Amino acid sequence: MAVFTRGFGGRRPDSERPVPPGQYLTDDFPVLSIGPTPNVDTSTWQLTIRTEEGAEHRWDWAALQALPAEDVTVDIHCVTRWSKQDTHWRGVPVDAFFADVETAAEYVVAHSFGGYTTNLPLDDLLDGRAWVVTEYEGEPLEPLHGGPVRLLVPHLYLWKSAKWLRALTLHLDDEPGFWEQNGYHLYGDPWSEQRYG
Ligand SMILES: Nc1nc2c(c(=O)[nH]1)N[C@H]1C(S)=C(S)[C@@H](COP(=O)(O)O)O[C@H]1N2
Ligand SMILES: [Mo]
Repeated sequence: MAVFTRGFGGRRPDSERPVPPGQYLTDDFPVLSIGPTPNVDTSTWQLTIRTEEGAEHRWDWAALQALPAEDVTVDIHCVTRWSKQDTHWRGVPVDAFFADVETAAEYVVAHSFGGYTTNLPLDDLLDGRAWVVTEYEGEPLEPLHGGPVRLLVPHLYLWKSAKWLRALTLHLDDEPGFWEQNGYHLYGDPWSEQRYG
């Protein structure tokens, strides 16, 4: 029986899967943070969704654990040109959080502990394309990589995957987040190299 070991080097050298233009593959997991790693405790952590009307929906750690989590294997792409294939995460599809949210808004700003923000169309968070993740490669997500809870939106450049997630706010207009205000693209599709706005 052939055993395919992951996690020791990770990358399949013979991978036929393309990477987005201008990206190279790495087996490392670089850390990119604009500030210090905030100390986020699961005993006080909460995720808030606030609608454009001001209605708030909240989940604490226990409520998060009660939602159906799934294992996901995805490729991730940082605008600084590294990509990583076959990364394994465990998390709850963002759809689950929006099940009871009534909104006419089409845009979201993700807010992190520490003040980071990033904007996305709501549709890009739904239909099983984005997750609220708590595990990476079978372990609790490390603080450096956004633990205990980060957003994972693998089809967009990784700056959209807010670490230390604390809130998603809904907006009628697309409101640029931190990097988007500093010249990065409003949307950030790696396959069409939407690096800068
Ligand atoms: N809160 C927060 N989230 C963030 C960032 C950040 O600085 N703060 N950096 C973004 C960028 S630019 C990238 S490439 C990824 C990096 O995630 P990593 O440090 O786990 O590799 O996180 C994104 N999410
Ligand atoms: Mo990045």
